[in-house]
Amino acid sequence: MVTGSNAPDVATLMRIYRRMSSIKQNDERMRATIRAGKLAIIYYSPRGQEVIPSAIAEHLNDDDYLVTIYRGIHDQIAKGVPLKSLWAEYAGKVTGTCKGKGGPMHITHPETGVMVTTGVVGSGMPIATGLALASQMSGDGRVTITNFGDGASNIGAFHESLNLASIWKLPVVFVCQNNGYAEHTHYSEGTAVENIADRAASYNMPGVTVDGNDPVAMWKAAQEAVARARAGEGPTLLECKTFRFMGHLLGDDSHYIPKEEMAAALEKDPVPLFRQKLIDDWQVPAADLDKLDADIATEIDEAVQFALDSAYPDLVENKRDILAEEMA
Ligand SMILES: Cc1ncc(C[n+]2csc(CCOP(=O)(O)OP(=O)(O)O)c2C)c(N)n1
Ligand SMILES: [Mg+2]
Repeated sequence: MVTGSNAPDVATLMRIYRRMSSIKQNDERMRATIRAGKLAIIYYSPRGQEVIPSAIAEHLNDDDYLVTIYRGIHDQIAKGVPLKSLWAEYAGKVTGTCKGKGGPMHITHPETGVMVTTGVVGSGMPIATGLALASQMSGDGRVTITNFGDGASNIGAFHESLNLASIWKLPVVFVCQNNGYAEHTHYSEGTAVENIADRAASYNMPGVTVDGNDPVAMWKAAQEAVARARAGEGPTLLECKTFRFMGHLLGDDSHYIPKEEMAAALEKDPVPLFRQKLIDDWQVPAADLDKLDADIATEIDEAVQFALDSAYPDLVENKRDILAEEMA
């Protein structure tokens, strides 16, 4: 929900932690389920990037729009896509968000504002710009969040989208989740500027670089960007510095990442760090966090079982949801 103060209270921080824990546990379960041979999918782990959507979600309404990428399950969970239908879609089952016809890379769930998930690098931003234009024209008050990686900011569609969104003062926030790598390529080998946010100057919009692993800093930066969009003042480019712990996709051994760099990142794993901070700085009883974590684990158990028990779509689904009028 939209908030106005400039410091998050403990209830806010607990909600952020809940999302982070849910994303982390869900990711661990997803990897284990694939490795057990129960799911046959390509999987892009968001492990290490939990803070970004968990903090942004505090400033969003259910009907605000979200666009994300193949590495987007953290964004989808934080936006509120129910775990059961999310798992079912990952498993290609008829009970999934897209009746099993989208699969992991194409999660769409308009009920929670998740409008597009795409595997085509950079392609989400023009769509998000269009969604924001629709909101501006209809006056529905929605804000669009579009997530993408550091590599995607080198695609032409990024530059075209920022330009147009700025000229038209569209209610969109461009969220670059800068994890330092695009596939196996280090940031410095593919990107000419030191910070992605520097590119905002070319499009006359605020460009903000924030520690994407710091829940409070993320909460503040997102608050400003979302408020600006909602007030009709136009877009922001929000660069959130983070790291991906599991390589590009499941099975990638991250051999191209220097061992010291990976070790330093793992040392600062944002989820256990924030958990400890809640205990030390906010006097949250460890038992409360244990209970919260355990409740999430149960919710995930139920979602996995639901997905595995659900049926695959009938062949007739091949002809449904394609044209405005159903095919015979
Ligand atoms: C248009 C296009 N070009 C290339 C690819 C292959 N590809 C898939 S992911 C990826 C790297 C993108 O890196 P980044 O934007 O930093 O996102 P991250 O995976 O790090 O979250 C590439 C090149 C693609 N899917 N689409
Ligand atoms: Mg990247």
